[in-house]
Parts: sequence; C-alpha cells; structure tokens
Amino acid sequence: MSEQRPQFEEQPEQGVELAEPPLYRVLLLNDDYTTMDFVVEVLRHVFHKSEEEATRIMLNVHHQGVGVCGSYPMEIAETKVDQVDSLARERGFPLKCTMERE
Ligand code: TYC
Repeated sequence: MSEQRPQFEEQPEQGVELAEPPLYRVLLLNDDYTTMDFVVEVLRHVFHKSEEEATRIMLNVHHQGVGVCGSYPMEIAETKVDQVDSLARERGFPLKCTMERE
C-alpha cells in the first residue's frame, strides 16, 4: 500500500507573519512662518529626538525645504502626521507634515 501524505505536510509556513511591514517616511516641509523653536519642540515630543538631533533636522528642513523625521509602519506614521497637524493648528502655525512609502 503506498503511503499517502498530505501534500504540504513538511512545508514551512510561507512567511505571512514573518514579513516586515512596509515603512513610511514622515516628512516636514519648510515654511516662512512656523518658528524654529516650535519645529524643534515638535521633533522632540512627537518624534522623540534629542535637542541636538531635533535642531539638526529642523535646520535641514529650513535650508533644503523638506526633511525626514523618521520611518515608521503606516499607522504609526499616520498618527505622527495627525499629531503634528493638530499641534500646529492649536498654535496657529502653517507647519505641514506628510508621509511617503519607502
Ligand atoms: N523657515 C522657518 C523660519 O525661518 C523655520 C522652519 C523650519 C519652519 C522647519 C518649518 O519645517 C520647518 N522660521
């Protein structure tokens, strides 16, 4: 009698829960009205940057027009964009924050 085995018995699971989630870059855009201090404050509180790193990123955005605050899974990136939007609105600054897939 030939041995019948289920076709996929010895196959390892095919990576579903092993795959890394796609990451999204969160970007800050420069403008002429938001204060440098407020941008540094946002980078410290929303993105958990040190004073030095926050200042470096803020100056990079100020000079280049746009800069990366960090890369995160989609829902975390969306939450950070929303946090920046509401902090900026609360304080009356036009600061813009967007995200893009890596
Ligand atoms: N350009 C602003 C100024 O001179 C500072 C600034 C930096 C604004 C970064 C936004 O994302 C920004 N006050």
